[in-house]
Amino acid sequence: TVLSSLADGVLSLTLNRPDKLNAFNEEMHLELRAGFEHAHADENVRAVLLTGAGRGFCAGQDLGDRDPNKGVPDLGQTIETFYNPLLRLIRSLEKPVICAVNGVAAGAGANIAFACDITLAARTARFIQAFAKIGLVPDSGGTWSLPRLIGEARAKALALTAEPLDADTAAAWGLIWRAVDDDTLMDEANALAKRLAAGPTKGLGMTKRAIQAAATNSLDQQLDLERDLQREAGRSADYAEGVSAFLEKRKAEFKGR
Ligand code: LHQ
Repeated sequence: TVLSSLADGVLSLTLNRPDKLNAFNEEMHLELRAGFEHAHADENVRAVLLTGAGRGFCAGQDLGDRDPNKGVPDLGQTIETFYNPLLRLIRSLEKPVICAVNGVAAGAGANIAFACDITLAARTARFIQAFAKIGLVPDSGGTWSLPRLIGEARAKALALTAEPLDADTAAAWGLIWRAVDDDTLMDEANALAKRLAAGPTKGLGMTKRAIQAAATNSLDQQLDLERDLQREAGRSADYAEGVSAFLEKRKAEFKGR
């Protein structure tokens, strides 16, 4: 249910239940989690590219698994067991995670896209906070990421109405990095992932960590963090290579160390 391949330092993870618009069942959760765990553990992985097979990116939870006639469910358990660990794996991975939203992203599918580091979307893709349509609350970090990325007014309107948001507006609002033509999405996303995978992975990873830490740090804490991370970055082989390459007027060859 998740296609996985590693090339040029990019671990590509493709959600692959296209006839269900890549809605999450347990198997897909476990395979996607295994993909991100692989990304954490393997130093040959220097960037992750997440996308979906077929005409959708991800329609959130598979509601076919959720027949209300089978008794009162404990959705908190589902969140704790599946969605929250996935979100933590994406955010804590000290490598760039690129997301290519190839089609509709609904419910948890939208919020997973917003949790990635750089999200591109096909111009015809739509983002839907579908939770309100079925009496639920945005999850997968949506109540955290939406107000941070677009402010409370827009966050509340999207979440309370479940109206679809087109990719151009999502980009204009700052929910995603860019909307691109449908037929160029995968080329652009692959090129970006490959470029980042050839970058100074340690420095990029610490950059990600620092920007995320700003959500809860004071300026003083953040200045201290920048000092500590810069000290560490300054000891990396890629920093030495980057400066040497600059002085020698050649292209840097980063090793990710
Ligand atoms: C689906 C789904 C789907 C199953 C399309 N499930 N089959 C966490 C914890 C625990 C429980 C609950 O949830 C969560 C987090 C969540 O993510 S809650 C939000 C769950 N997702 C939704 O409510 C979205 C439901 N889907 C839709 O509203 C539409 O399918 C969208 C707007 C995504 C796409 O619409 P269309 O482009 O018109 O496609 P479609 O509706 O015709 O879907 C195509 C097929 O995919 C269809 O199957 P069929 O056999 O009729 O061809 C759908 O039934 C199936 N599908 N989403 N979530």
